[in-house]
Amino acid sequence: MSRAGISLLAILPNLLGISGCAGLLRSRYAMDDPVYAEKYQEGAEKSDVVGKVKQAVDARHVAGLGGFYASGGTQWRDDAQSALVGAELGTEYYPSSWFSTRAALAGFVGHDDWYAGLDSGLRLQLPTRVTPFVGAGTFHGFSTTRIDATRDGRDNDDDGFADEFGETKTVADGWLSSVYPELGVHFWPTGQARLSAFTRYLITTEGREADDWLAGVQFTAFNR
Ligand SMILES: [Ca+2]
Ligand SMILES: [Ca+2]
Repeated sequence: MSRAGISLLAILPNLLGISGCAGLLRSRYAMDDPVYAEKYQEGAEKSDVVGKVKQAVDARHVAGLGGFYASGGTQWRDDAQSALVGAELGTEYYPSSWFSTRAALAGFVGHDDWYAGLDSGLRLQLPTRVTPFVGAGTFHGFSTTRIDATRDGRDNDDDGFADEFGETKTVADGWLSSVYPELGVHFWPTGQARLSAFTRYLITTEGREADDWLAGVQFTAFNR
């Protein structure tokens, strides 16, 4: 295994706070973050139930955090009755504890087409360890489609036969833009790592019948 792989394995338990699963139940869950750690340096007394709950749900420390994320998702293309799968690699930043901005390189591929480009968006959330969020985003990039090529007299796929049954060719549709509302849930296993699940309704430049649903999950590692 590569050195990067080994070090990722080594930090993963810390990221997820699963040292014996106790991390997930600890009331001071975010002591890996300096702002949170300073605030809750002295934990609430055992008898102080309200204090315990407060430190267990408080995520106001996320203001000022920035990080990198990876996400994966599936897009359902209703007009073609087909699915695309894809991924995003990006960065997300919290100007305040209830609001984040993000930008990513995104690519999706399906049986008949693919697209790739720049995805960016805003999200509003509660400053709590588990929170729903609402967002809005936009995608701009290139899009390609495979179309029927059984009647152009050419061997488009270089298999030695021209216009055989099922032969297709790839054409560049050109530019694809979409805007979308987004709904999801964030969960902070620790103070500087966040798991998210989201769903988006993509409204594209290809017309309303090309609107799609997309659902995905995201892992983000933050620091300050
Ligand atoms: Ca052929
Ligand atoms: Ca052909």
